[in-house]
Amino acid sequence: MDKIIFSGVQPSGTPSLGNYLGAFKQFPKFEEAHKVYLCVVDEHAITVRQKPEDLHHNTLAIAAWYLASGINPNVSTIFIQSHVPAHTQLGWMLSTLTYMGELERMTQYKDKSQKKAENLNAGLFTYPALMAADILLYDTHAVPVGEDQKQHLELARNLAIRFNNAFGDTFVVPEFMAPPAGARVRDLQNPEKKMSKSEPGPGTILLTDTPQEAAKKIKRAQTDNEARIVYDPENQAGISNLLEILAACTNRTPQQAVMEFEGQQYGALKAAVAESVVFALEDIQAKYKSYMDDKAELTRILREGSEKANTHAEKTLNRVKDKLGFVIPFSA
Ligand code: AQP
Repeated sequence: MDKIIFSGVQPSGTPSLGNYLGAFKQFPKFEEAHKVYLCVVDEHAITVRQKPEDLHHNTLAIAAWYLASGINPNVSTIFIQSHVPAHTQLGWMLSTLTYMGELERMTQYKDKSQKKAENLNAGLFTYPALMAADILLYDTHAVPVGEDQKQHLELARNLAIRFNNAFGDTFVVPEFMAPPAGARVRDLQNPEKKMSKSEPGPGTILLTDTPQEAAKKIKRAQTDNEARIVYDPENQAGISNLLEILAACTNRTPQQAVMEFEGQQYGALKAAVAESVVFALEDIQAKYKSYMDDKAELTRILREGSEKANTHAEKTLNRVKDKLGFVIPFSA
């Protein structure tokens, strides 16, 4: 059987370069040897208040970015989370196996709850149980995500093991899969924090930025006074972030990318980063536009995707219900 890959992106804003390098760019290469499920996780996005018209646009846009990144919809399954009811159903079941202490330890919850104190809702707290359901429904073997999602994936693994131990073998236990570079792209103005789509600022490159805007943000990126180009994220976070971006755009490791800059100044590194980012953006932006301009084709792809996803997810959900002792719905 083909190994199964699952990943999701929230329609909580315009995706950033971090989302592209840490997630979107990774997916097409799996198509050859794996079965790939890619989800637009709209139910996660509403854990932070969204304007309905923005959520609607961003949901279709994330699907278009998946396609623009090179995913072939005839091979892979692209779908919207809320089109597959099994996600929230399994999410509920898994939440009954999740300890409060586990959820309280989640750094993303701690961060977001500090920033969003006015809308500190229960969904933001229980989000990782729903994310575990997203993954486990598809018998997923590996989840390619950025570093920020590693802790949530660890919980998904623990829940799969806990359920299997309590009720018998049911779930595949998924593995975390980090990209070789770009697993944690940092904000260009504040390299202590990750580049984030829901809080865009002068240090965030958005996938819709023009080449000029992206190049300007890179030119103004925060560096340091060391005057040496080395890959040392602890002590030279800004420079290391630029190397990380360059490496991810050019399919190398940061250690390989740094070699071409021996004895050079920061300006040379910034120019190379800008060139590689602009090259990547120009390519995917043209494809993104063609999908957004053809909504009939986009919705056809998403409808077919949800049919395939529902078929797989329903099977897993019935397996879980049976193990829990639920009465499986009677067929006519
Ligand atoms: N800065 C980043 N570097 C590398 N990968 C990243 N990802 C997010 N930020 C970076 C990866 O992108 C995928 C989709 O992320 P998400 O939509 O679940 O959102 P998130 O992880 O919560 O990060 P964002 O984009 O900053 O969204 P908001 O601002 O809404 O929280 C995941 O694979 C993630 O690892």
